Formats: sequence, C-alpha cells, structure tokens
Amino acid sequence: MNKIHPQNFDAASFGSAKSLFTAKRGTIHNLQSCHNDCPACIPCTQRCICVSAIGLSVLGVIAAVIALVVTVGIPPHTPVNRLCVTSSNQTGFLCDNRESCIPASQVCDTRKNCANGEDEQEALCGDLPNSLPEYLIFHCGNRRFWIYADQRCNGINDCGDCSDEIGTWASCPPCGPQWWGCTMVVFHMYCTCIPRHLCRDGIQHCIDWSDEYICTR
Ligand SMILES: [Ca+2]
Ligand SMILES: [Ca+2]
Repeated sequence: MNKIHPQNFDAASFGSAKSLFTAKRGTIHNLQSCHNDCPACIPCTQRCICVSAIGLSVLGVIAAVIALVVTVGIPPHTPVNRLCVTSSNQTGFLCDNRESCIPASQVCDTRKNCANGEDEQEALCGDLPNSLPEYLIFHCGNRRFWIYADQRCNGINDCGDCSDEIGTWASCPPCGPQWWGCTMVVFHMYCTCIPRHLCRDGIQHCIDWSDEYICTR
C-alpha cells in the first residue's frame, strides 16, 4: 500500500527553512555577543565589530605615524656606504644626513661630530680597530699598529716608523708646495717632508742641513 505524502511538502524548502532558522539563531547570538562586546555598536554583526575594530586600529596607527613625522620630521636613512672624501681631499665618514663628511680620524674619538652621533656608535667603536670598516684604517709597517686612513700621507709620522709617509703601502705623492723635502729628517715627527715655515728657523730638521742652507720659505 502506497504511503500518502502531503502534497505541499518540499524537502528543499524544509532544508532552507532549517538553514534560515539556524542562521537567524546565529544572528541573534552574534547580536548578543556584539552587544556584550560593544554596546554602542547596535545593530551590527560580530563580523562588523571585528572589521570595525581592525579598521579603527589601522587608522589609529596611521594617525600616530603621521603625527610623529609632523612632530619629529622624517628620520634620516642610514647611508649604505659611508665612504666619502672630505673637502680637504681626505678619506672620510659620511653622516646620516648624507651631507656631512667628517675625516676618518674623527670617528670614535669620543666627540660626536655627526649630528646624531653616529660616528661614536657602539657598533663602530666597540672593538677598535676591528669594529671599524677597513676604508677608515691604514695598517702600519708594523702590523701591530694602525692609524686612521686620513693620517696617511699627511706629512706627520703617525705610525712611528714613517710607513704611513714613505712606505710602499702608503704610496704618497712628492712633498707639496708647502713642504720642503729632506733625504731624512732629524726629528721623528716628520719623515721626508717638513713644513716650509721650519726652513731657516735656526733649528736643524734635515740630516743634510738643507732646511737651513738651501730651503726657502
Ligand atoms: Ca667623533
Ligand atoms: Ca702620517
């Protein structure tokens, strides 16, 4: 015997109604949760609350960054390569502002020569000379000693053995017009060139006395 089914019964509709009921229950639950989390946010769903919260957070961060930039200014970018040449043609260190080029010997001398003091930062000065970039250093003939790169070929015997002035590695040019060339000097401060203002000053600087008998200021 065939069973008689209700003529107006539709399984799909039943499923939809069940889904709708479930969805409505979920909506009610979400609204309650929404109300609990944010009483001022009615009507909205839980998703709206989450999206709104994230949106507000992002806007807050953006506003804070803008306020910081306006107040403090745009922070300078650290130069990738700090090697530079000073106005006096010396090897130098480029500051964060990318404009100031300080002589190598002003790095890690305990004075802040760059505006932000980046020439005295721990990363550079913590383990001298190993913590310094190689371009800031000149290794003397005696490898136990080192000087700053701008002390090479400056006329002064910084290494103590003149390897920074007359050594092969120094490769210095001949004495400039403000200097007088000796074959060898008496005092240890200079190597082969002495400042011309020391010529004929009554004190022997060159071994051959040329600074007192030949040199002219
Ligand atoms: Ca310094
Ligand atoms: Ca020197």
